[in-house]
Amino acid sequence: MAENPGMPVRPSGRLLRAPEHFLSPAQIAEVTAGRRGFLRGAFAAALAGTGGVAAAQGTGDANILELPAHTKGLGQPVATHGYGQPSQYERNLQRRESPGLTRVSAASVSFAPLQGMFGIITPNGLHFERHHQGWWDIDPSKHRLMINGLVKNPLVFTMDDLMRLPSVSRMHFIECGANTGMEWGNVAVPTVQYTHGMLSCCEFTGVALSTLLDMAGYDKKAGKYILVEGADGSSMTRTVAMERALDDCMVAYAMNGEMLRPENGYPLRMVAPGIQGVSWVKWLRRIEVGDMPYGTKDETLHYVDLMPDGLHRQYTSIQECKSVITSPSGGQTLLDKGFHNITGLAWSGRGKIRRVDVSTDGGRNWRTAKLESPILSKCLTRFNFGWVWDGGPAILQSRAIDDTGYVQPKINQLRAVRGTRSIYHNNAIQSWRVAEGGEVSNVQVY
Ligand SMILES: Nc1nc2c(c(=O)[nH]1)N[C@H]1C(S)=C(S)[C@@H](COP(=O)(O)O)O[C@H]1N2
Ligand SMILES: [Mo]
Repeated sequence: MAENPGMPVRPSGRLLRAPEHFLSPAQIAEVTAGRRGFLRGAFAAALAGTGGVAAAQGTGDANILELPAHTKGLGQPVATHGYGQPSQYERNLQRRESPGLTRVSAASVSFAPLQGMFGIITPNGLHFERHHQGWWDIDPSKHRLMINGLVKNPLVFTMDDLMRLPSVSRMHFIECGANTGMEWGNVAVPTVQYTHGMLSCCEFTGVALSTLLDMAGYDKKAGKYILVEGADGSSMTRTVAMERALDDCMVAYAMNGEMLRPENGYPLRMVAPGIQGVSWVKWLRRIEVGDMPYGTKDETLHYVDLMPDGLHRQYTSIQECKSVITSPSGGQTLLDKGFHNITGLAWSGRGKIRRVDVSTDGGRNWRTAKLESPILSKCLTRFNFGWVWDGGPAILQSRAIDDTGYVQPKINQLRAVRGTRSIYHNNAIQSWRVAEGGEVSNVQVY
């Protein structure tokens, strides 16, 4: 069964360890310097009433009393570059690579800067990237999608053909199965960008896979699986159970209102809601209908979970319920005691988020956070939680519960079942330690 998490396969004998030192001190400094100076004095003080309030601080403030050039002069004409760019003051918000994560190539993963993002939608320029063999900007007029295998009418579509078909738009998260993988071993990863940044969420537009499979006349009896194949050199091929393919999978050409970006699979990618990122095959060129799981290299050598008994779990495709506090998070500093908005993201590959609890004392006490709308199935959900920091040490955690009733586990609960030698599918509760000086760092609480 394609989705059976308990199915053991033979151990490959290969053991990937988390590197001892994930980032050099210089790299950590680069990541944490120039971070948002969030909740600087005035706001926090106004809310918590600790010392001078905002109005009093305004007295004699040159930023108020002296009219700046932008108030007196003529601004710039419409942007000449035609495609808008962020403010120059937001230049630090970038996807970043993390040295040491993979040995495949220097630039095979870039992480989304979750600590500086708002709401639930990932801007296209900040969507994480994972390439097994680099990315391409493919000419859409030459790109084809073939549907073959156990079908009555094998079909080949051009992009123009696909874009004439009935289209659907839906919001979903995509998470690499290896997201948070470093935490199995240690807490060397300093920021939420690196612990959880192989995660993004977009509105995808494309054609429902069920539409295409119906057009091809797939074999309703024998056709139990599909194989999705990419056009890049990585031979990226993944099995998806027919049930799921017909349920909510789609072939997408657009994200967040514009055509896909080349690094995210332009002109066509698989969208497999709730399933780990590797099955969201980019530069999608072929879908084959078959009667059994294909057992490709990315389903036997990679993307299997090494268990304590030395066996591998295979086809653990679904991204289980998970959450993380994105601010305050590792590498940031609380600049003042008083009110702070704890905010983060929750998601589940099985449906909607029902509840998120937040603890500020390392899991002894939990209180329910406020979920922002919309709350959609297999989509990120934003939570907020008001907290008054007394200036002392604290440990911040979030714990998500999805609409199946599943509760996000603690790291030691996960390790008790899965051991410590896994890479994939770490959905444990994340802990951020706040030191007396306000510095926030990555810790594990058992
Ligand atoms: N053709 C192809 N599809 C691919 C990959 C790839 O290397 N080649 N990488 C996969 C992996 S492992 C992930 S996590 C997601 C990442 O999608 P993104 O780069 O759009 O974030 O794409 C998947 N689809
Ligand atoms: Mo991935």
